[in-house]
Amino acid sequence: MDPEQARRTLETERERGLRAIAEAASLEELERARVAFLGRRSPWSEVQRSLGSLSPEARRELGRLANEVKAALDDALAARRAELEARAEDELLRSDRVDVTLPGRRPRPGSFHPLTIVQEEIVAIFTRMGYRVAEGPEIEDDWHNFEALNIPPDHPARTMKDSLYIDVPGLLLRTETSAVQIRTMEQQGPPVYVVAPGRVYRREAVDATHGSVFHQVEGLAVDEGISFSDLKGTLEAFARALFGPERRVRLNPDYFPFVEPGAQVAVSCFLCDGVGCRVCGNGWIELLGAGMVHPKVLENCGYDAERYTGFAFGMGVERVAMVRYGVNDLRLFYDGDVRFLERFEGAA
Ligand code: 2NL
Repeated sequence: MDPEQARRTLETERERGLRAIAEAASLEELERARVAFLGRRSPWSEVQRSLGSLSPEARRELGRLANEVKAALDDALAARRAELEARAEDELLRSDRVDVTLPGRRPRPGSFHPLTIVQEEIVAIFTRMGYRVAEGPEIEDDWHNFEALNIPPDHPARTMKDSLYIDVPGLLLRTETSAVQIRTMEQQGPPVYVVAPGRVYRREAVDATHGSVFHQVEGLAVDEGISFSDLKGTLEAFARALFGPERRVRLNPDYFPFVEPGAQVAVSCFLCDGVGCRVCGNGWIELLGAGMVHPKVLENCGYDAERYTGFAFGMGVERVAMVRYGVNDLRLFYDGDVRFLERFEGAA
């Protein structure tokens, strides 16, 4: 390379280099410019390497120029790097900016399921009267679910058509929580005051008012001198606690194998007070089955039926919840639709 060519190369490289550095829009582009203009394979390095073959005078002059060009490019690189870094920092701060004056996002609390709310409410009414809560298995044996309850072997509830049997002979999904109360009586002597809430199973076609699973609260009181009027008074207190102090209860004769006498219990409508309306029809809402515990049931649990008497009752939690909340389709309780469930927020 002759000196004149080397000088021109250095001058052009300075000019092109300064422009490329000024135009570098990112730190990556800037690094590429540094490599292109000062790297080992750049024209500037080529000139630098060729200095040795020049006359001492030309070497000194071109050496100084080469240093000048390098210093100019180094300065420009440093200045541009500082600029680009500051800009990247600004960008980061802008994108990370948090408006601390914005209102916070409140976590949305869940709420109890309407059936849970109603079940707990029913149970609480009885625990306030001194009853204990009893729980038991959902898979039951024939004795606790049927036999001890005086349900004869040929009773339709026992057939495959009405109950849900599992593939272990003699076991089934409990058809009522009475089985839990039988277990309680077997385990402890009188007096007994218990409520048994829980899930029960029936072999039923699913429609607006039936399903194969529902929830029940049953109650049992066994003591000396318990009479039918104790049953009526207890149910009246229950109806008033649940639907207001104006409520009256009405008992009509009914039949259940495990009670004698048995009754179907209705409560005067909480909307029309017994006049008759859209919710109740004739002013009365049928809510429970009840009766005096059959002496055979007491004997089956080893109780002296001459000395002890008792009453029992049972109700469907779904039925109570439908009446209470004006829900006309049972399936709404199981679909898990949040729009339905939200209606009960804060209800418990
Ligand atoms: C209903 C009717 C009823 C009972 C349940 C019962 C339990 C024992 C002894 C005697 Cl251990 N009776 N329970 C009595 C009458 C009616 O339930 O309609 N349930 C949803």
